[in-house]
Amino acid sequence: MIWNEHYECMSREQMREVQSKRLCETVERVYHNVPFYRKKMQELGLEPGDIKGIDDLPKLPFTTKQDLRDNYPYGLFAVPISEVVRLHASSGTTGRPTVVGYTRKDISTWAEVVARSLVCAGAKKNDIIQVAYGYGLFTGGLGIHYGSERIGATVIPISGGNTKKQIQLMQDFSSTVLTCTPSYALYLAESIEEAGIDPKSLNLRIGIFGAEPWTENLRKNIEEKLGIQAIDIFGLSEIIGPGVSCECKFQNGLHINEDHFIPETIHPDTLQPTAMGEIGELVFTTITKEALPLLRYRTRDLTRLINGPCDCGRTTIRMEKCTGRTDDMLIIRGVNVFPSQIESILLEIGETKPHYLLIVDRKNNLDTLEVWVEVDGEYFSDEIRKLEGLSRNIQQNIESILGISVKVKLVEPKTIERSEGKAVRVIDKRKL
Ligand code: DLL
Repeated sequence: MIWNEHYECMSREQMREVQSKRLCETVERVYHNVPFYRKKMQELGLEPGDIKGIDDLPKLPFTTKQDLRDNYPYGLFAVPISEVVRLHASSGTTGRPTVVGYTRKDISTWAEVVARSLVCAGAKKNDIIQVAYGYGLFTGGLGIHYGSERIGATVIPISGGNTKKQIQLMQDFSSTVLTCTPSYALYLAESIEEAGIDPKSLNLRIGIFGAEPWTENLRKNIEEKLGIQAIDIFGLSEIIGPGVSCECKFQNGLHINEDHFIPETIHPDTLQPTAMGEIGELVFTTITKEALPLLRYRTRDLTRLINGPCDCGRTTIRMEKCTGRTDDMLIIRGVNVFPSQIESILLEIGETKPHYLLIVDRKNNLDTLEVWVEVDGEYFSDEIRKLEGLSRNIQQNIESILGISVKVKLVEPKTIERSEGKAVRVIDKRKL
């Protein structure tokens, strides 16, 4: 089944027409309503009339996460805050989150693109969808929730965590679709196994997993353990949240909701567009969003675009599964973490040396973060209490600012290897 056949199956020619018209409207709107874009366009000697269609897209300026941060919190909004009915946020390098806003119409657009994604993944009206993505500022929970309601499915808004209860409700409520991060799916699968529950006794059919990179191996593993088809869903808060793209049952690339988000890939250094099928940094231009329209937003995700027919009948451009990024952002249990955030917390506390190392691992299928940091030699000759106090202080600060649990290890000076080139701040032991 296809949720919106008109848009998901139109000819390339028709799609270009839709995109061109919506792009021109968006450019006109941001030029007049967002001083940031007016200035950027003026610097490039561009007026809205210079953009006549999709072929002019490369003339437009890029937008980065830094631009959102510099204009924190509402500076890039194209509507007065009174028109904004919802805010979401994701974490950023400075400790300040990236704030995104939605008008009433944006919320409806979001439900539409998530509805398409869920149906693309194989979900239907008579499904019982367990939403184990986090509810809150993170877009995962509420995004999937609204899309599930839009298709008329039964939603279980359990949010993330609470594994025992997840399994109990899965049994009692006969969930047919599980939605969560792939790492949590694996954790759930292992917990089901450990509890001696036969996955065949559950009613699960499909898993819709995303919000972090995951490999084909992990997919196979989850599919075997749970006896389901595991589908990849992609999105980012800045563009809308989940629902930017999603795989169909043929699992050969994620169908992009192109009539809302125009994809491009660019060379991350030259910023020149790369050809269809060539790997590059994924860039999106939103062409229907009201509150936070973004021109050529650089996602930092690396992938390639695929054009051509898919056996499911959709004609939309697909993107290959994303596994890499161009920056140093880590995704730990679905939370975006930049090493510089931890650095600034350590520097703020001030009692340690500026030598630190982040060790990311995956234990029992859950991401773990350990922070090693050097302290003065005296600490080790003082009472142990002082060392423990500092370690606790760092741990609490990181946990409250980043919202993820962390283990802190204070080490003696010169324990952490110095580097002669770029510092190696992160050891990521997770195998992706
Ligand atoms: O993770 C939105 C989302 C929620 C997508 C639920 C899918 C399901 P952010 O927190 O802003 O938004 O993080 C966006 O996460 O730029 C990618 O680096 C990464 N990411 C998201 N989905 C995938 C995926 C949500 N399927 C950032 N594969 C993005 C690989 C993904 N990476």
